[in-house]
Amino acid sequence: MNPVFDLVLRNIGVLATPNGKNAKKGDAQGQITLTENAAVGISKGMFAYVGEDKPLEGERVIDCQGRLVTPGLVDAHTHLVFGGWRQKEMARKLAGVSYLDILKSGGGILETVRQTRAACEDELFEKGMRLLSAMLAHGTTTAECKSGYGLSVEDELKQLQVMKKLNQYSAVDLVPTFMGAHAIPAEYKNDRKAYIDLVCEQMMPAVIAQGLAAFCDIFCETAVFTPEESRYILGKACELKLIPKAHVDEINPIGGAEMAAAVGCISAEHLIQASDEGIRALAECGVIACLLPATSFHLEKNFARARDMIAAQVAVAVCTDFNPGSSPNLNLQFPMYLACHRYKLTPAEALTAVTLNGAAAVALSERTGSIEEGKQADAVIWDSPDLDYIFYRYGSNLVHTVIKNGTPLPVKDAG
Ligand code: IZC
Ligand code: ZN
Repeated sequence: MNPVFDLVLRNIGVLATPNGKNAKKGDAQGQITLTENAAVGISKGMFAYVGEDKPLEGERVIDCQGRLVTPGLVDAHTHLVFGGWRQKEMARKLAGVSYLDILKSGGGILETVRQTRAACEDELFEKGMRLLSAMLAHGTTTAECKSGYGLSVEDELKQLQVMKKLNQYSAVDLVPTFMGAHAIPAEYKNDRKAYIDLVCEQMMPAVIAQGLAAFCDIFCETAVFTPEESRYILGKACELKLIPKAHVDEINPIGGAEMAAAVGCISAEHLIQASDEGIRALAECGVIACLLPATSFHLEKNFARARDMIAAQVAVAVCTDFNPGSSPNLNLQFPMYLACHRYKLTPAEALTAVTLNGAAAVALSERTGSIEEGKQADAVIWDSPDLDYIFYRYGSNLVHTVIKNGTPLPVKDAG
């Protein structure tokens, strides 16, 4: 007789997971299930048994030896397909030149645009595969990825084509987002309106015609796109049935959160300078806050008011923002640490932020983000005896084994 399960995890010390198919807000964000001495049975890439430890028959059985098991991590905000890096801008950063001043002088995002345009699809694909396998080794089983380093029809499509191929070849599920409105490219410096028209009239229809993205994001910031321009561009995106997202109130408080709520964004990103009114508007419209503490850390900025957001009934997700400028770190365990120690989230709230709420921010919470029967079998076995430990031992990769769609992928350098 065939074993009942393809894969069984026995002797789990603690199984920690949020529950359900929707983002969690308010007190519910911290209400997770903790099961001691648990077991999990997986069939056809899905969780089929989740509960107390007992002898389950499996094609393959892993003895977790008392370790912690959580859902696979969902990194709902990255810019992981890009050419080059920006370490050459570090000297200016260390001398006190700001992120926006580097951008205004033609560097920053525009430097990465030059390097991404110069790279061919194969180069971007191979680099993307290396980065994704590193992310997977750190526990990320689903990642969002934004375009926005092409800023021409051809180069935006090139970036999105690379993402499509990465999604096919990498074990990580990759969710592409169109972000043609990431910056005004140098050749349109004196004609913003023409660039905005290019984004709306040519890029968006081409992205949709080729089925390359379901989401549309924008960088709403001083000297980038104004709230009015952002509202116009995201309004066009909505007409074309792209789901809106927006980078708002990262550096300057310009009413970005209010704009994101008015447009009906699924998520608003950064929110470091979001106003009280903006936070209320996000709560009212059910917008998920994708907070990026590693960016605050790297840019030496304030940390978003995550506790106020949870108190205001905003669902909080925490992501890496992995990109070559403001957040060159792809390991979600570092933002998890910062979520507890800077935002003052509890480990339970922070776990929900990097699993179920991250999944909801990319419209995948029906499928992933928790360990429950019927969900995709994405999980992490941690070299950790309990949940607190993984929010405390920063600096080491604490992943022991990643399970993706029911397949175990051991990680060598856990310690
Ligand atoms: O390359 O600097 N904030 N976009 C908005 C970024 C950071 C990415 C970058
Ligand atoms: Zn970003």
